[in-house]
Amino acid sequence: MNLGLIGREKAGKTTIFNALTGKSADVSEYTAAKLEPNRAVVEVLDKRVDVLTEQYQPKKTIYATIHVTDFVGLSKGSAEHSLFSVAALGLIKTVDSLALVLRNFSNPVIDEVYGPADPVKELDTLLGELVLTDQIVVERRLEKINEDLKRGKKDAHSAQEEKALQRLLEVLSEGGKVRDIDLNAEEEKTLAGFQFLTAKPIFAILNSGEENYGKNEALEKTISAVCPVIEFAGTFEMELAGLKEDEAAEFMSDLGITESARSRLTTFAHDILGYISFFTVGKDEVRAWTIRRGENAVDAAGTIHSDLARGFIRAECFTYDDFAALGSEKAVKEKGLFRLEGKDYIVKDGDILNIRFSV
Ligand SMILES: Nc1nc2c(ncn2[C@@H]2O[C@H](COP(=O)(O)OP(=O)(O)O)[C@@H](O)[C@H]2O)c(=O)[nH]1
Ligand SMILES: [Mg+2]
Repeated sequence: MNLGLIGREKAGKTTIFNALTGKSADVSEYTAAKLEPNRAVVEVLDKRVDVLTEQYQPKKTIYATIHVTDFVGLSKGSAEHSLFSVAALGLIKTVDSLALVLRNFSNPVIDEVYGPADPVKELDTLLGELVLTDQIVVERRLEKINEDLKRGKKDAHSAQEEKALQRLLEVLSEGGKVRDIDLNAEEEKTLAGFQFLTAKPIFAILNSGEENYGKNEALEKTISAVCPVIEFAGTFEMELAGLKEDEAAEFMSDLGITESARSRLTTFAHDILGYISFFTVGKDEVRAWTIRRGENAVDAAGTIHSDLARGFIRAECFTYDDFAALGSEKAVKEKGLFRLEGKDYIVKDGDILNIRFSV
């Protein structure tokens, strides 16, 4: 999973980034946005991987990972024009989900420059910018198709592309997202190359202050009518990320936080964005992998290695829950809970797979 943090300047993107990754990228009321984004890879904490490691005693254990990118902010004056520079846009296209960081804390210096926190308005601005960015891409492409038409260049593909783009334009110009449009397989294929921003899953991170964290039910309700939302106390949780686990736990309970920001975000992202984990186990390696809910055994095989997808024969499969309940792979087999699944098998969260293949 590859997650991009975007938002207004000083919304707390870098703070959230630090809270999630335990890094210490520069945050301040004053520093100007850098051009280069901060990037980090974080492991998805998963107790199941620990239990499997205990049992198989592998040479190595590999957790699933989330790549987090903290993008340059939207500057104050540019809200009405375009949020993203060409360079930033190129980078944002490479992530597969967008987290919109919304400021919900007050700070005298920031309030002075940007006004008091207004997360709902910020969300509206950000979404508007994403939609507008896609709309511009569509309009430019349509113009190009039209020019080609005038020059006598016309083929079945461009006619079809034009039709699909017109459909997008209709929705985008009403403020809708590409993701909300039911595209048929052919349209999907025609449009895949554009990497529209609003085709990506989008959710909001409400970045609250220590003083109002946990007291924003109404606000969260308003936001969740637009997109899923998760609340963090950015600065507080950034500081926690630098503490030892037991020390952190004590401070967390003061604010009523039961899990680390990283752990909450990964659970949330898995649920909301529709990711699941499956495992591969053995003497060499115990490993967690991430795929989308609804993907089949061949997709899972391809996540491990393209050869495994190409030469896929069958997947040997049992579930983590059966394993945990019975205590060993052998016991799972004896109970007849060890299965052979074919290409179309929809992989479930917690499946332990061994792909049989031949290339
Ligand atoms: N009180 C408070 N201040 C915050 C919070 N999150 C960020 N800030 C402050 O806001 C300023 C900008 O934060 P930063 O993460 O650099 O914002 P970015 O421009 O979106 O990356 C810094 O001075 C932070 O200390 C928060 O949750 N509470
Ligand atoms: Mg920043």
